[in-house]
Amino acid sequence: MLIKRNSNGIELPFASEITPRHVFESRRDFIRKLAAGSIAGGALLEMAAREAFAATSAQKLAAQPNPAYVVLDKQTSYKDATTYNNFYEFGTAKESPARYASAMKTRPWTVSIEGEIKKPMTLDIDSLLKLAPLEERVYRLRCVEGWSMVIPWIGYSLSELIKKVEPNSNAKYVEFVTLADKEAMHGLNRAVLDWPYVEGLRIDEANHPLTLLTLGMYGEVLPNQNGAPVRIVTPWKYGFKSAKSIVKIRFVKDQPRTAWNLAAPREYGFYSNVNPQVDHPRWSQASERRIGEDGLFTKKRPTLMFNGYSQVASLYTGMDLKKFF
Ligand SMILES: Nc1nc2c(c(=O)[nH]1)N[C@H]1C(S)=C(S)[C@@H](COP(=O)(O)O)O[C@H]1N2
Ligand SMILES: [Mo]
Repeated sequence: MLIKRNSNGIELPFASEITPRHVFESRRDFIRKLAAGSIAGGALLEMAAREAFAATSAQKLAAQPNPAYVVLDKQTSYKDATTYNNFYEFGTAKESPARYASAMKTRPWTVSIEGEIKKPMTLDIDSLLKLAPLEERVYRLRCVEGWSMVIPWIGYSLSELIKKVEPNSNAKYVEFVTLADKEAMHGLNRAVLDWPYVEGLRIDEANHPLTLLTLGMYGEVLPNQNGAPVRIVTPWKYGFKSAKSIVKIRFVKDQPRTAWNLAAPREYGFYSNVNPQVDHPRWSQASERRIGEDGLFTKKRPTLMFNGYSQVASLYTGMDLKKFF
């Protein structure tokens, strides 16, 4: 295990361990009450937000909670959400991203937006932060491996960016290409995937308001291990569709060749909608383990169709979801 020590030989904790827990507890409580309708009014909202944002150690990121996108399940702790990760560029063990992702430099950082659009552009992170009002949305995210988390993300609908670049009629899909930096990412030395990690969505999926261009979580900018400085979160699909540390967004005519689909096409389809009725070839997808609830006697939770986001069902009318898994 890699332990950081200061010049006196004292062990230094990870940044996540020095971020006060009460900050997240109070935010969680506030958002739950807000969504339940027991708090209202701009003044209260501002007060609670100010209190909640005080005293964090990482770079804060202010955002307006959007009660229309809040699941009421108990939120995953910041510690779990930042130490149990999949980010294979930093190794395949769940704890590896938290240990190694600090080697990734997230500023300066640009995202190049290309392909079948009228206005190709390269945006830096500050421009992305200003492109639309930042919202906080609490989404469930379920990994194809059978575990899930509930995380307060910060960002805005990807559709805000899409409308700025004006796709033409050839733009049927959107491809997300992520960072592949051999210096910072030791995982690239192993051919687990065909690097860079690439993911994609159909244009209507990309334009669905739920699809979040994500720049932060828990009131702060994204930690590196969660995909800093910018990622996608598509909560009705298995977690691997939510590409981290994006450097390029391409609008294309044909269905993108995505990293997991190339690596194991029978196991990871292009759509990968959360679907309890379509098992992974090697395990059932009917239930899930919620991270933080995994005591010896804790029951698994039933997995919901589209991870509970039934509002996306109309995107797939007429499609056989067993065939297009
Ligand atoms: N670039 C990149 N993005 C990625 C991954 C990855 O290995 N590399 N893993 C995916 C998987 S399998 C999951 S479950 C989610 C996990 O996101 P989280 O660690 O923020 O919870 O990130 C996804 N995005
Ligand atoms: Mo995953």
